Amino acid sequence: MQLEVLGVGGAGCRIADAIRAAESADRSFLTDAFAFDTDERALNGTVIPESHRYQYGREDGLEGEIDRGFDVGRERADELLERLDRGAPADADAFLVATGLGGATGGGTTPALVAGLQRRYDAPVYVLATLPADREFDSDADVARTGAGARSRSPSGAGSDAVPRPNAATNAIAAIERLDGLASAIVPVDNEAWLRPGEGIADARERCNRDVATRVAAVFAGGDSESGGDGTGPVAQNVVDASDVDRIVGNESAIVALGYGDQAVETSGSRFGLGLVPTERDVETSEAVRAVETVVRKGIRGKLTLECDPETAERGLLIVGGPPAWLNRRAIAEGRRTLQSTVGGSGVLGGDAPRPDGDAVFAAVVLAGVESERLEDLRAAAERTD
Ligand SMILES: Nc1nc2c(ncn2[C@@H]2O[C@H](COP(=O)(O)OP(=O)(O)O)[C@@H](O)[C@H]2O)c(=O)[nH]1
Ligand SMILES: [Mg+2]
Repeated sequence: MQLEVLGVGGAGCRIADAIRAAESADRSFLTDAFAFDTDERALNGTVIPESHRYQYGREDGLEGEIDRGFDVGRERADELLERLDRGAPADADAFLVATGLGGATGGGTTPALVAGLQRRYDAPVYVLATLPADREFDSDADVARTGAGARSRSPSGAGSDAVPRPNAATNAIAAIERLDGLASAIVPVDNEAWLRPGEGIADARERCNRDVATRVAAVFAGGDSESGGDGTGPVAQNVVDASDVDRIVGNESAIVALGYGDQAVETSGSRFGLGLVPTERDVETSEAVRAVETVVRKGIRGKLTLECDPETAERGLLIVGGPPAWLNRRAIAEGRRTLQSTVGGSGVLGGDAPRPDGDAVFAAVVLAGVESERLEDLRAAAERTD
């Protein structure tokens, strides 16, 4: 499927960057990627082409105040939406607005931007939003100032990350509440769960953004064979398309968690012959079955973008990918049954994603309609600071 990515604010633009990087390493699944920020320095730190970057408003006028962010968002959303015409937004099967909640720019602009996208286009509008880590609220802790050494390294655009954010929980909850009913679905990425002990956002963000981008690419690049280059590659037996994703995540602002698991596999020789030699290397069936089982288990039970009990999900999607010879049909069907018994409903879809050049078997899992204590914790933290 074709996804249009809009990054807003510091985190959002960096995540949009990472998604673009994941695309070039894999296959084409993006119509365009745009970067919108009030902070020109941060914006210039992205690798999104200048034609698709846009500075608006004045960050130093926001001072981390989300209500001022909402005002700026309302005032400027149309202007941002007009920038999309530099690309091909009408070709998108879905929009993904990437944003970091906790500051004022991303969280402030995203609701108005999402509302505008919903008005202008028929395609669903998903929001991928980071949730702030607890250590950011603590104005005394040194680590809140981005962690060991981050300040002195100060990569471009890190300036505004180097301050504690006492309002982060309040800002994040205010933005989530506005998005409820506007976004087709919300994919929170909980920084708390992704930071290691003692680490600050600036230390971890590159790793975290890359991991998030891998999940996004695995879900949205799916098994789409049309976007897979010259069209001579193997075709997925069961293609996951935009309408499958749409059916699983819904259009009622469901909270969605993404899981992922992979395992490197032996592929020596599979690159020779450029498709003339069958990619069916001799892979032991039992070995292939085990690899699929392993990645499916990791995808469901491993770390999720938002910590939650997978059993609370209402619907689920499973994509298993990798070199074709490793994609054991029986094991993939079994993986789908495992997901089905986990979410306990009938709303489970699955597909495969052949990657002739891949060197790993992977599973991407979408859990839609999950319940998460983390959001409750942030709500409680927001009430304490109000
Ligand atoms: N995962 C991730 N989170 C980030 C990154 N940068 C900032 N954050 C988080 O996003 C929140 C908002 O930061 P930022 O995007 O810089 O604020 P804004 O520019 O005002 O929207 C912070 O409180 C952090 O929790 C990043 O690159 N990756
Ligand atoms: Mg910023």
